Amino acid sequence: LTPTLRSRLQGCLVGAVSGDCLGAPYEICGVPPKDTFGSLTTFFEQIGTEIKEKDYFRYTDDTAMCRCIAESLIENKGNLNSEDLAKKFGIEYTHAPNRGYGANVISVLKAFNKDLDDVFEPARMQFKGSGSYGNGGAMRVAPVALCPEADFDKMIEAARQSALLTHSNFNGYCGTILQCCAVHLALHSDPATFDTDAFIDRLLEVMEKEEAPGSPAAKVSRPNNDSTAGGTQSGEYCRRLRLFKPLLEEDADIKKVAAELGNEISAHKSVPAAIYSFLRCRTPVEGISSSNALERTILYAISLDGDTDTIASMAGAIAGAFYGVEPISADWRTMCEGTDVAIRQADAIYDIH
Ligand code: 8NA
Ligand code: MG
Ligand code: MG
Ligand code: MG
Repeated sequence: LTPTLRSRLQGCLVGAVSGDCLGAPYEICGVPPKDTFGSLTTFFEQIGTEIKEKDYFRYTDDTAMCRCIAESLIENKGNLNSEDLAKKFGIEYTHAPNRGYGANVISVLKAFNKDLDDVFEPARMQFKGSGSYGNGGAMRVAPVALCPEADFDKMIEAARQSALLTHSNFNGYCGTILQCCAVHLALHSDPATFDTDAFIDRLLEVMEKEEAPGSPAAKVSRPNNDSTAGGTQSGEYCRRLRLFKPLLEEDADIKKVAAELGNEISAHKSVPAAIYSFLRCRTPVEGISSSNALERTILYAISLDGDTDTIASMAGAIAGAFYGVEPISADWRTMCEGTDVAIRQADAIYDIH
């Protein structure tokens, strides 16, 4: 049963919102360590039963920025317009500054409300010129992957541009490219014939090109990038993608997955973990009772702990693009703030198709 394109576009954006909303409470307090999946399983079971209050789960910066990208792409018929997107980011931040934005990106968002000759300049100034490697570019990129794009390389450039508005560090925008490609591949994979190894190999192929010395990606980076802080050509993404097959093979414990792939606020220590969550949860996971692979993916991603909302949001976007919107329960849709807008935006992207 292959979901329709419309269902997959909706699934992607609603999956992203759900991961953000359900992961956000754990970003603050952490996942209780007592048993691996137990407390989250209880939490998920309470949604719609014990927990019924509408809009109980508020979305955060992840969704706020993702919506800006979707809206800008819709208005520009699927094309990325950096000036328009910068404007939308600035307006959104002014309108709702308390969505839990990253500590440093705020100054860039404020600058977008001024007249700028070069909208990329504020991001270049971040971290003494080395740029941000936070996961803020990756967490919001899904709509770029959903737009019709005949040319895969053009989509990669659009992902890069969308990231560079706030994240000029090599790892910041390369993580955005990786997440974009993962969503794109999931959207265009047939669940009936899905091949995990081929999926990993395709992502590796893209990242080997990006992380190769002398790649266009390397040229965008500032010369004073500090490689120890995650600067140019660190190979952070290829290294982690190469761990996927052995980790899947041995069915590694979730603590080991978090330790090896990362669960942090930096892009290189969160994007691989989100993609891995999707791949691991295509089949049952010991300790997670849910037979719904999309729910399982989001639960697993939150269980990695650390930057829970963002990892779950990125994993939810990939899983939703793959499984479609049908596995996302009505309870989730009413309990998570902003799923209605996600559906509307997905439909508008469908109309571009
Ligand atoms: P950002 O650009 O402010 O980066 C986030 C953080 O990463 C920065 O505040 C720094 O601590 C660190 N960082 C990034 N680049 C460098 C560098 N070159 N050198 C040293 N440190 C660096 O914002 P963003 O949009 O990337 O942030 C996205 C994250 O912020 C998401 O997780 C989102 O949910 C939100 N958020 C996360 C937390 C959390 O504690 N995990 C809390 C609040 C908000
Ligand atoms: Mg957030
Ligand atoms: Mg947050
Ligand atoms: Mg986060």
